[in-house]
Amino acid sequence: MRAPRWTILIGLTVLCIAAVATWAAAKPADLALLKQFYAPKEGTDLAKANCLACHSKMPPTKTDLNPYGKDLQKTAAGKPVDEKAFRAIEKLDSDKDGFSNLDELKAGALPGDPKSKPRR
Ligand SMILES: [Ca+2]
Repeated sequence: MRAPRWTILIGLTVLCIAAVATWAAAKPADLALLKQFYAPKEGTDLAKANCLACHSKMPPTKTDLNPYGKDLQKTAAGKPVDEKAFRAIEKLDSDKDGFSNLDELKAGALPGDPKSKPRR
């Protein structure tokens, strides 16, 4: 017996929803967490940042990380990135631009991009 068309339609719909949910949960959660913790002012590099806050190129992968992303990954040590991991690397200057990660994040600059610095 053939399955009715509506069951095929429902099956395809469920598959599409699952695919979208998997994609959405991939990693933007880390970016949302970063923005939640440091609440950057509108218009700053950090407020405008996408995956490049931690990754070195698009589309982002687990291995294409900028210096800040690498420090974060090292600190998280395989566990999901959480507040503790962000806090643990605040004193570092991941991108070696002379500003600590915390100073950059508080100013809305990108701690993994030496071209993005807090204004003096
Ligand atoms: Ca820095």
